[in-house]
Amino acid sequence: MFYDRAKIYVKGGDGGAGIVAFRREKYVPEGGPSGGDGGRGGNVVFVGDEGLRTLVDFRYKRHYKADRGDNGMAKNMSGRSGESTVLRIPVGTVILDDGTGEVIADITEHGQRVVVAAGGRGGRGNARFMSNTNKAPTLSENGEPGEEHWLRLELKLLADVGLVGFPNVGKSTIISKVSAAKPKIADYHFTTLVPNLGVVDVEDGESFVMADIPGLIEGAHTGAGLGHEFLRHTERTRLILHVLDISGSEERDPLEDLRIIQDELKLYSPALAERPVIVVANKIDIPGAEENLERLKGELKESYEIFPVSAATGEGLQNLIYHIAKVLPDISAPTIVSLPDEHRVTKVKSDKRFEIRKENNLFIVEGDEIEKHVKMTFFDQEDSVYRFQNILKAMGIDAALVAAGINEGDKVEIAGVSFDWV
Ligand SMILES: Nc1nc2c(ncn2[C@@H]2O[C@H](COP(=O)(O)OP(=O)(O)OP(=O)(O)O)[C@@H](O)[C@H]2O)c(=O)[nH]1
Ligand SMILES: [Mg+2]
Repeated sequence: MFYDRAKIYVKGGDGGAGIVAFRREKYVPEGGPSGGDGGRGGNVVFVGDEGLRTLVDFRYKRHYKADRGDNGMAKNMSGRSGESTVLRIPVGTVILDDGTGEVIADITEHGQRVVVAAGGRGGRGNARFMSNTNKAPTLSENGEPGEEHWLRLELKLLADVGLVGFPNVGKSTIISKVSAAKPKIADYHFTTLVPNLGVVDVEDGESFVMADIPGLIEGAHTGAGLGHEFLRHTERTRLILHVLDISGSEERDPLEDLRIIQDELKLYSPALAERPVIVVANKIDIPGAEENLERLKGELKESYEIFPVSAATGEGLQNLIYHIAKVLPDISAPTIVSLPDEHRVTKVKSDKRFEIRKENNLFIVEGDEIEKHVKMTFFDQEDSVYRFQNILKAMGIDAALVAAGINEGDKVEIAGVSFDWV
């Protein structure tokens, strides 16, 4: 498999804080609690986009955060929700949790949406804590923190452009000149044994993926040479670059080569033979190339666009790349039938609600749920502290601490906040 990779940090927006407020109206002696809830934090969302072919955007910008929710307001008004951050991502990208290596999602379809970091819910305002026993609650919650992860993105590269041609015509040399790919190049046949993929950067962040495919020979469709195993890779390409050794340096006739390989493609797959073809007449630096080029143009300029180049000197390559970048957007992507859906969205869940670690007289409590409660508690509100103590009891943390041997005066630490045990 061939991958393009990126590592990014995503964080959902924190929820807004709920507030403490009371109605103060003229002629109403006892206004009730009226502190509004905080707004939800925005999500970080990936959306599959078949128009994108690389993860290059994610190499330049690596941190993505969604907006936080606004705080609640007086008169029972909730804060506004934070905007979600929506990121377009190429179809074919697998998203993994960088910490655990676990697959979070596999983007297989255009328009597929996956929330990769959920925003936190808004904290509740004091109006929501009113009960029969407490008509005037003076507590509220802070917003829930948004989820955060480091993610690994891996794109299975699908080539936009495939280089085909006889062995030794210079396919690998071309890809090595126009992309960062470093294939082996040598003056003998079948130097390339597996396809090489390279990302060709054009301008303004535009890019496309090029595949260098092992050389084809007559009979490739029946399995001759390295044949059909690699034709498979050209099936997905939108545009074929048919590379010829126009100098005829191996005593072959480039026009004959072109006909043989085009026939092979047709025999292998009629659909493949329908792809647009550009003829790349390589090795124009070698004496004798000029005559063949004239002959090629004379016979075939009605049927093909012909680009004379020298991969050795670089002549003509820039021109070819610009031309490809110009025509590619108008060539529709071939439909890929039945991509296996190996991966499904999974959620990491731990079976333990919390764990207690002891360091001398310090008891450290760890666990997502209780840590979240700490982050959502305003410890400067007496009622909030009281509520937090009830949560410790309800979750069984009190009892567990006692069982672990905690004594009056010892310290408890949760999510970086420490408390005296009383
Ligand atoms: N003079 C000249 N030599 C070239 C040019 N392009 C490639 N070559 C040489 O041709 C030989 C074959 O080049 P490769 O790029 O390995 O050819 P290939 O098509 O990838 O060959 P296979 O992998 O065997 O199919 C090497 O010795 C290259 O240096 C060119 O434009 N001019
Ligand atoms: Mg090669």
